[in-house]
Amino acid sequence: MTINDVKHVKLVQWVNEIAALTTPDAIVLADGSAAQYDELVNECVEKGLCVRLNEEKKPHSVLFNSDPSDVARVEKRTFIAAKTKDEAGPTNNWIDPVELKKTLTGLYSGCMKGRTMYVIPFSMGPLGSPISKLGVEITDSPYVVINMMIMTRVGVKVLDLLGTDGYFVPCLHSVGKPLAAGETDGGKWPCAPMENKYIAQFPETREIWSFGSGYGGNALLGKKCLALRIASVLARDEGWLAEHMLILKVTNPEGKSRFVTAAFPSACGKTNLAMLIPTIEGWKVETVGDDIAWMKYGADGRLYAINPEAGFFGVAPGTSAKSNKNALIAASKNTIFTNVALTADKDVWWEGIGYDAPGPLTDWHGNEWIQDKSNKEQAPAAHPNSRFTAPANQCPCIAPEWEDPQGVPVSAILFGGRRPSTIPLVHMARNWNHGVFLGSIVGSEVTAATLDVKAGTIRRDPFAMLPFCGYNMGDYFKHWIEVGKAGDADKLPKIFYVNWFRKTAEGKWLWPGYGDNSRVLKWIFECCEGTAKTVDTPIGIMPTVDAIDRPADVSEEDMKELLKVDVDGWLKEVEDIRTNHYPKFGAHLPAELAEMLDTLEANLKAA
Ligand code: GTP
Ligand code: SPV
Ligand code: MN
Repeated sequence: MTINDVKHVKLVQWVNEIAALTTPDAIVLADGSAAQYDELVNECVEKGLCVRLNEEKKPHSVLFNSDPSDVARVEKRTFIAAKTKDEAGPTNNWIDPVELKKTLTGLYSGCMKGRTMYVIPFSMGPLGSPISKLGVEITDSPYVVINMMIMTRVGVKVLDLLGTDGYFVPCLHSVGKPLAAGETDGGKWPCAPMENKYIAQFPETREIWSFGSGYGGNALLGKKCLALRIASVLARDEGWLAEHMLILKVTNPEGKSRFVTAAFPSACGKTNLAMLIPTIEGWKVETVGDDIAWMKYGADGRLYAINPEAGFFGVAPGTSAKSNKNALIAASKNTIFTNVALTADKDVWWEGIGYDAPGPLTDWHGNEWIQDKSNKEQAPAAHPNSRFTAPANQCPCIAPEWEDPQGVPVSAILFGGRRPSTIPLVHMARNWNHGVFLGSIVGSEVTAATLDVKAGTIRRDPFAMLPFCGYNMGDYFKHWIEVGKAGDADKLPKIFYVNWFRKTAEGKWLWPGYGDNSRVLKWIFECCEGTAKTVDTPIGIMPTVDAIDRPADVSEEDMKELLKVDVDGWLKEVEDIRTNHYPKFGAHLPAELAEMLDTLEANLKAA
């Protein structure tokens, strides 16, 4: 099937309009076939844009190195072009949509010269699921096409669902680097300079216009742009939730299963928790999703979650046989690597892979790199935000329900972030609104997943949605409260706040994390069953010190520290929320949350 066979009137019109504006050399339909995937990969290899990996070690896999300026999402260049600045809210960048479209139309003019324009029909969510949404991405990047083929359901089947007039979200993308006659990329990752990069969402018209970046969340428009920024607006209007959350299935030794979703900011452990191998006897964890969850009420009044994606765009560094064996296996074939290091025999390597570099490497810049363990300042061989794109069905612990069009019923929702102090290992909200409060105050040390905020500093990242909420965050808090009101209190998921990232005064991890997080999942499971050992505290419901199975390398003292209510630390937290965080939302802050803050302060002062 080619672009000329497409029968959808509006789609054909839009494609013609964009082609007239961007003037590509050719137009190709992404049909979703394995043959087309291979063809595109071959082209990229021939043009020197990627390296084919060792067929024995990483079958059917490639490595791309991006431009050094194009290694992560760029929040400063991401815009919610709502009708008014107030609708976009205090945490989003805003430009008037008419003005932004004018600027971007100028940039798109002739921008695909010398390139092929690809048209990618895709489904976020299982094909035909009542919760799924269809989109079409136009792009001039073959890297985007092959990544979208792994991350979403792409091709002719989606066109069949669209028919002649079905609704789709139009997603326009260009790397923003036209080629003059005879010019080639010369083996270099094409992108535009920072000041010309725009990742624009138009919530009123549900459109996405992305220009100048080829990287992940900036360019694979089904992911953060559609499945979070635009979907959060749809979810607000239609009464459901579009969240930056993993979905996992946890089964106890008696064989009873529950589903858990968890929102942690970028590079704060979603993929790792979703795929964890429990260190406690008889427990099992399986993966439904590792980054995005859409949750809707089912006919039985429970919240059901689907994973709108079909693959994992996971952080490579730190992924080892010890920390996340399942992710390594998922990414052992048919995988696209971006910005990791290359070994002499064309395998991949990254910091924290679990073994030393096997000889000289080619680092993510393309330069020779020789490991020097005596030099603590040595620049990493793999970029800290280097990633693997792997099909979800290759994950050994993928849950059998992962493509269930009805979704899975959610028992617990977790919030968390990287907090070296104050926030205990786990506590449970007293009720839904208290849980919304906990989501609203999530904070984390900033990671390498975003380019323009200094890594290491702590910032508030409510619901781990700071870079992904498509409207006013205060109204988003209100929406969460409304969703709770629409449900039965006894059928709503219980809400928890977890923190795997406590550190000692010497800067060592206080909690081993990874597989040992199953011990916390067990307590959460028991809370859902009503069998957990709990204690009421000023901040919420907590495990007693003996309620959580202690790993061998955690002393009772450490456990006490992990589960302590740090009254002074929390009072500082309250002060920061009161003076720096909540005032940002002005009249958009729900009264329920201001009350929760007062109650927390009063509880702490009475303690
Ligand atoms: P995005 O894909 O950016 O949304 O990130 P994510 O939340 O899926 O993060 P991921 O699971 O990839 O983890 C990012 C980093 O955190 C990796 O370097 C992990 O090794 C590290 N990490 C994950 N879980 C834990 C944990 O329990 N303890 C500690 N100390 N580090 C962890
Ligand atoms: C994140 O940054 O949260 C990611 C990677 O999951 S990206 O798709 O680039 O947004
Ligand atoms: Mn993410």
